[in-house]
Amino acid sequence: MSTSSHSDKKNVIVRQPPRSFADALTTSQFTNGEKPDYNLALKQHNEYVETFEKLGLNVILLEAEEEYPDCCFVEDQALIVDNHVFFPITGAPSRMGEQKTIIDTITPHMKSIHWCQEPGRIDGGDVVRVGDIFYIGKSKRSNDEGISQFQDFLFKLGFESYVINVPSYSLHLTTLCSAPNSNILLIPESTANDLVFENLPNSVEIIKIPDNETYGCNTIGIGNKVIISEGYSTVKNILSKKGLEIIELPMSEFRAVDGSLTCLSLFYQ
Ligand code: CIR
Repeated sequence: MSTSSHSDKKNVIVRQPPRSFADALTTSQFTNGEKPDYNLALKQHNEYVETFEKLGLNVILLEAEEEYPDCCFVEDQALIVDNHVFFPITGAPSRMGEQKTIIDTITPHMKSIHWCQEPGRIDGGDVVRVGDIFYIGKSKRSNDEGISQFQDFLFKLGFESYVINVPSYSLHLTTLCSAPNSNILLIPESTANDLVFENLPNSVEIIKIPDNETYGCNTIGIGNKVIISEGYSTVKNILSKKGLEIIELPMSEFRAVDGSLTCLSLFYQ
């Protein structure tokens, strides 16, 4: 889940990529199908973890699970909203077993625990929170039943939510957009007509980013700082002009398998 600000969060769960990482699922949206390099992925992941440590977060680093090549993408396995958790059933059958360790790690810290029921499917990567409004992507991974169960969970917590159709070339809603703070939403130019953010407050500015920087639209805002992927100069310039302090991280190996910045972490208070 991409959230407009993590400044109230103290804890972040991450998991190292496994040696089997080259076998992670991919649509090749961002590459020509080349496989990621495990050693480079590990180095990039270490930088990601160090960044959170420098920002003063308590990092819970889970061990890689070799039988799950995609296990570092922890975002998909839990939807945490103000320390209430909804455990989704992920839309990727090969990834279902990854959830057990996530459940064991998160559950003791939550105020309430909710479970997606069959035939619901939803991936954490399909949820974008902008202020107190949630946008949920209907995608290859998230179906009507899963989305509506998550919407019930949000409704009981007092939050509004809306569904957005994710274009078929993209894996998740967070593959295309994020809100680095409660006043900014980054989206690729060509999706401007397709991604309809119903009831978005007037205070939120939608910033259209050139399509060749689509991958750069996924960011993590933490207070006045924003983590962005290295190599996206338009995103960098726009966000620094908005007064945000930029932290750039190399993400090439995760991008090769459709993983963006938000996919690698799960925050809680
Ligand atoms: C997958 O296809 O499931 C992984 N290779 C990438 C998951 C990215 N996760 C995310 O966007 N939340």
